[in-house]
Amino acid sequence: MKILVTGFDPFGGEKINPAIEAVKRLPDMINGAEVIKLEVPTIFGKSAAVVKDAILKEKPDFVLNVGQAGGRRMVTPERVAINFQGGQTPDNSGQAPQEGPIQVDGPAAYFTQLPIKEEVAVIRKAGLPAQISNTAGTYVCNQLFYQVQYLREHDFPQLKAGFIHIPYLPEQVVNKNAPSMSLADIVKALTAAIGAIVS
Ligand code: PCA
Repeated sequence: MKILVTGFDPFGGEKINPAIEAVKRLPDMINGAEVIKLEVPTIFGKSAAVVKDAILKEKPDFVLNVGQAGGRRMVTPERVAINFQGGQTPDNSGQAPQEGPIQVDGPAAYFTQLPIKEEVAVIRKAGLPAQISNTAGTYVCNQLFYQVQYLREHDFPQLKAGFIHIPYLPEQVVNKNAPSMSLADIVKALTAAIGAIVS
């Protein structure tokens, strides 16, 4: 069993992204599954191309993409990817997204194949706050989540894929009125969630 876990690089003026910091610190094996870690750029289109290359190379059983959701208090497994992109913040190539569908011939939305209820349950059991989220937004994270689902539908029907959004780190909010979670706790939560995904 193999799981590809990706984390985004810093974006939107932040110096750090908890997603890649936490992904880098995950164990190499969780519940008998090999964990492949990959940094992805916060760039529309490019992030999905990088993940597609990794899927072709590693042939994982599962893909879990992890992203920062500044302002959230909890670790939030995502239920659904929508066929829409938009937003004001330029990505790391300097482009704000063209508003509209991600795939003109794609469905309005895809549900994740990952066991999000179990993920939430094991994170809570580890003593950390978690909740299912019903929107991954319309920015690069949702686009990557949608594109992996589209790829799965067309080329990798055996793949099970999904997304987890995580809060800011404490050092990102020293001058913001926003919630945060320590890196150690985020790593603990993701490790628990991955344990549920691969078992
Ligand atoms: N979060 C952004 C993109 C990269 C990241 O970590 C998002 O939620 O779309």
